[in-house]
Amino acid sequence: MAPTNEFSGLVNVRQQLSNKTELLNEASRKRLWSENDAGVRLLNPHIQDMDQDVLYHLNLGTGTHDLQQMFGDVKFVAMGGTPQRMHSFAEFMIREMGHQLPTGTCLQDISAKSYRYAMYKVGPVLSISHGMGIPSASILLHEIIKLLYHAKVKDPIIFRIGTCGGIGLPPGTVVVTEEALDGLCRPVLDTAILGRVVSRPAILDKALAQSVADCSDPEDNYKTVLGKTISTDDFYEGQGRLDGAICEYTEEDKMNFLRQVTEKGVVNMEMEASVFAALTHLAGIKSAVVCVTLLDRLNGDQISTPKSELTAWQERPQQIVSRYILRHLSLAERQGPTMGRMVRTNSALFQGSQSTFEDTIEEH
Ligand code: R2B
Ligand code: URA
Repeated sequence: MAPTNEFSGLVNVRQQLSNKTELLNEASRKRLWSENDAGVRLLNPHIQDMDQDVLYHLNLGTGTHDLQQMFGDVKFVAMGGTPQRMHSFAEFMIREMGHQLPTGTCLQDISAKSYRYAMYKVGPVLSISHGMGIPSASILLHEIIKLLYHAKVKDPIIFRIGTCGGIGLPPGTVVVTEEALDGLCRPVLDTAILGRVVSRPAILDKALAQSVADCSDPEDNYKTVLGKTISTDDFYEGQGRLDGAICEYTEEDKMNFLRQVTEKGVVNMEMEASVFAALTHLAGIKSAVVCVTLLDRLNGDQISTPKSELTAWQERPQQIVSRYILRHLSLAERQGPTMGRMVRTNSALFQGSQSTFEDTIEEH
């Protein structure tokens, strides 16, 4: 099925439905999707008929938690591969926003008892790990989009802050994705659903990507660039590496491929941008992908830079995204309203969850 046709088909159906106010009312629309007041949409008519929605991999649910009270003030969601990185982003945002956690509380992994993803909340910012690859990121995106929907979050923005392999860029460069491509260089996400492949357009908000890239500073000791990103299903053969356990092509084949994609404007490869683009687009949520290059693939495949330097580089996408967030939050939003609310209700908020303020946090 052609991706644009599939999506524009839905748009057309929606248009027709909204034109026929009497007959094709709520009941008909329910079959296609549900949309919260704020515009986060679930392209799933079944959810509203369910007694409760269990967000299994987050250890949250509509039957056990007041999601609107817990997450209704969220404005930004940052996602990245590892729990450690997302814990450090949450701590970074506490410092950058001048945010004060309620007395007697500390940063807690809200989803700790899921043993899958880690999630931290700092006022209007959620910081969540998504694991490696499209399947892991896809599960998280489904549950986070539903969380934002149930919480009636208004116009959220989702960021991926990650790592990648650069092509023709000095290692340590930050890339803001202007277009996400699959391993065949197509701007789509293919998913096998009910025995057939459904192709969905992988669309990122170009204006948002530009605004994020504009958050670079001439004083930064690294460059931030806009470019196309290939998302692959594998780190080794999928990205044309010569150092996997299996490799049935030559170095010349690899270099030809890298040169060809460079000519199409591709500047980096990673493993999740396409699913971010496709799923957030279907949900009506703006998203941006910001990754630091760990190596230049034109010069090799192994990541041999010392860990301390890699860790420092990984803070760069965090800096860029935090600048964007700070530019779009008022002082009160950075420091204030959540605090009062959490103090009043903190025990009730988490009573259905096994992750509580009293849990001790594991050292990373
Ligand atoms: C970047 O780094 C990971 C592979 O090492 C993967 O999650 C990605 O996109
Ligand atoms: N992540 C990737 O997916 N590829 C790289 O080369 C480096 C990090």
